[in-house]
Amino acid sequence: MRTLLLALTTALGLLGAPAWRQDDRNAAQQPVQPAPATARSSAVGNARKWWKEAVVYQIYPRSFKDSNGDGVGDLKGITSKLDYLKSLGIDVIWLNPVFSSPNDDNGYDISDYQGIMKEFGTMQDFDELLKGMHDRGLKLILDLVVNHSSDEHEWFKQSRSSRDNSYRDYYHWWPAEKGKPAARRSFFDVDGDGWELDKATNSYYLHYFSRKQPDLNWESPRLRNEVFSMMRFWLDKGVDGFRMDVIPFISKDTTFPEMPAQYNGDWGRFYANGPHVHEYLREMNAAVLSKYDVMSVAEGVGVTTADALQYVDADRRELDMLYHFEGVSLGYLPGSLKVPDPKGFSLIEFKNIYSKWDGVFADKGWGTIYLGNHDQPRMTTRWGNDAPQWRELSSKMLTTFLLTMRATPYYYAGDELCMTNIKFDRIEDYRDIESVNWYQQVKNKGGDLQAFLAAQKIAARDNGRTPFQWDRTANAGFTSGKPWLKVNPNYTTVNVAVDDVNATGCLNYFRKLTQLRKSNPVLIYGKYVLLDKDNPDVYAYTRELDGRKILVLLNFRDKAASVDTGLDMSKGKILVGNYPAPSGDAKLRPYEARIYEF
Ligand code: TEU
Ligand code: CA
Repeated sequence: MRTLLLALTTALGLLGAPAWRQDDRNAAQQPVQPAPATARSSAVGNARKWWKEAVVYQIYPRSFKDSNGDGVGDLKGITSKLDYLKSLGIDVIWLNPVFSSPNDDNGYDISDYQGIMKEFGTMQDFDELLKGMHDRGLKLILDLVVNHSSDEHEWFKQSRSSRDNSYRDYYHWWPAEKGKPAARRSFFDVDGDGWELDKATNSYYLHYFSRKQPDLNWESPRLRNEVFSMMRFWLDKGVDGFRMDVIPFISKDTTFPEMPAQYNGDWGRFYANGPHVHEYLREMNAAVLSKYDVMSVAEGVGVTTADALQYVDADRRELDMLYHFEGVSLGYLPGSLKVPDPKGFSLIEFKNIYSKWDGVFADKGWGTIYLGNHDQPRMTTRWGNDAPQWRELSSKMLTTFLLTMRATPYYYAGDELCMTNIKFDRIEDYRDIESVNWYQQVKNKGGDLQAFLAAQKIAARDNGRTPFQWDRTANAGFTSGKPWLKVNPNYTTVNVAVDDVNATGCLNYFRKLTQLRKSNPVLIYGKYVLLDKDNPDVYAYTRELDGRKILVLLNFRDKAASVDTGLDMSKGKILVGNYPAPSGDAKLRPYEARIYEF
């Protein structure tokens, strides 16, 4: 198996490394920033903000709840579950794109930024959803996807129609008579080529993602103003902010030079480093964000600890938060199409990454923490253990981590049920353009398709996109029709109906943890200190604020493990544990999580 995987990696290496893989290699060379000795809560840059105190819950609308039996989740479906959402103790809901789209990439290819996707409902449905959330004290953030649009957007239809169309400069065009431009990598294209020749005007257009996702040209002031007024349209409706899709990629050197050697084949890092990205973000902040009490969070692809503060230092007036890829990239073989390292991941490296990122925001900016989202496999499978005897314990242990770090947690719908990867055997079961096109790439290169499919069982995005599991009726109560993506067969036991009435289940554990965080500012603002850092099995840290001290112990292994906190453990009082009877034993049981007050 191991040789198979290694052979696959080597074969796939030829195709170029995906962006998110190499980020951590570069970032790993950055020095670890020391934590300051002073209490952080008093630092000016760390002023209290509602979005620092929030727990964000992410909903993939296509997979949450179908209201009309067409097999696709929709807005009315979400509205029908608002009381459930409120019961979780979360504060902010991030919805993946809900805008008009031909769905080449499930809504990340937008054809009308001010229209609602037909499958998801109408603008009236949207308004009702927003009102229902606000009535319950929940905030809503939308996905801003403005590095690219759909090729079916009116702007692109105009732009491609002739070289002198007034929308021509909304996209990046390269006249074919100049020859082929320097290589740009497409993450989703079957042949990996980010330039597509468009016959109508004999020109290439740029697409970092699929051919149906042409990159917008932010050099155009008119385009920027269109984006800003579109943002105002949603904010004026009352939405509470944006998650910004690949926002570090929006600025390009439009002379399109060869990729400079310094990037060493790392496309994500190169794309994130456009010459005007910070100018554009400051302009966006001045024109839009600063006028509203809203939050903004960048999908920080290609952003390292060295440049993170340039995006989120409040004094720079750009964005509030970003989420990095260093953590979620750990444990994949470098330069591979997300092939898991047969050795697993090193917990010591894991701890180093999250500690290093905590240090970045010691005095300025603010961090985020996540282990799952719509681009990731289920956290329980990837970072815990989805075997039946460990599924709940390991997943609750990870939830403990997410809810006790000094960063805003971004929690992915379904993780509160300890959902797991579906692990499809056949490519025909996948719907995601990434898996489907990578499979074709491997096939075209004569690569090892079985090894690719084996790797996808761990890493594929569709593992995190299977329908939400409401109850044990057909299709987990997600739809009365045929679901767009198969339901995980474990829904008969893993579902809300079962978990809601189980005091010691996953769901009520998550609820307990959101309450704990909310009622203990030390868990939000308190200083983070890593303990026993060379312990290969246990993640241990303290959080301290205004004389209060919390200790968190997390055993990442399926066997008992000991920890040396250097604290007098007899003084600690256990607040929460993921075992039915938390014990104060020196040894942690498999996947045990304990939170102590000192
Ligand atoms: O993801 C950006 C990105 O870099 C992705 O390639 C991501 O890293 C990949 O899914 C990991 O396998 C954003 C969105 O979150 C993603 O869903 C979209 O497909 C992509 O942008 C294009 O809009
Ligand atoms: Ca539907």
